[in-house]
Amino acid sequence: MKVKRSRVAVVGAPLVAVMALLAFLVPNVSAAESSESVTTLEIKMEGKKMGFFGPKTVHEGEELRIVNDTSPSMVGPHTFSLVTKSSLPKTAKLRKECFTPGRICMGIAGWYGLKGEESPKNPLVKAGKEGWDTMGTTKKKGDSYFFGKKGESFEQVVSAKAGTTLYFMCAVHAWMQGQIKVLPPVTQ
Ligand SMILES: [Cu+2]
Repeated sequence: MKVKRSRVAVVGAPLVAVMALLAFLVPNVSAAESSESVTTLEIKMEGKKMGFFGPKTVHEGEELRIVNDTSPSMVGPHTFSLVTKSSLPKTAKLRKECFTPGRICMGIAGWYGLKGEESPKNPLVKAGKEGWDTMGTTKKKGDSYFFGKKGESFEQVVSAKAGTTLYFMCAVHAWMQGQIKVLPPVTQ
């Protein structure tokens, strides 16, 4: 009898603790889920190819995160810069000469207020609405983030309207280019 009662007491106590823990955790779980909609693009090497890797779609209103998995001491810094489709340097010649006056890499440096290949003081260039929405040109600012450290990540909301395709490139490595299609917002 005595033994049984003490066992009940032992089993009972953790159960109360678990209930209390659940009551504490449950409201936070739903909050965490709603901010969980983050799409991540990685800057990394795959084999010998360095580039942006990740999904080809993102939802309007979702967070788009870019993570730099490469080492700046090995490959230099990167930018994730939204540029118009026609601004992407498509030929090897254009990519090679990208950092010359009138070309898009130099243009992106200009968005940062730079005249050459220095590092910007502020890594973020904001254009248009808050978040990722504006693709720039050699003359017009677009949204951009400069990655100067390994493991660095940056995220902000996708404020471009559904149906838009966002084109992007790295101003340091002109062959690093990509695109992501904006889908309608996720309804809950
Ligand atoms: Cu790069």
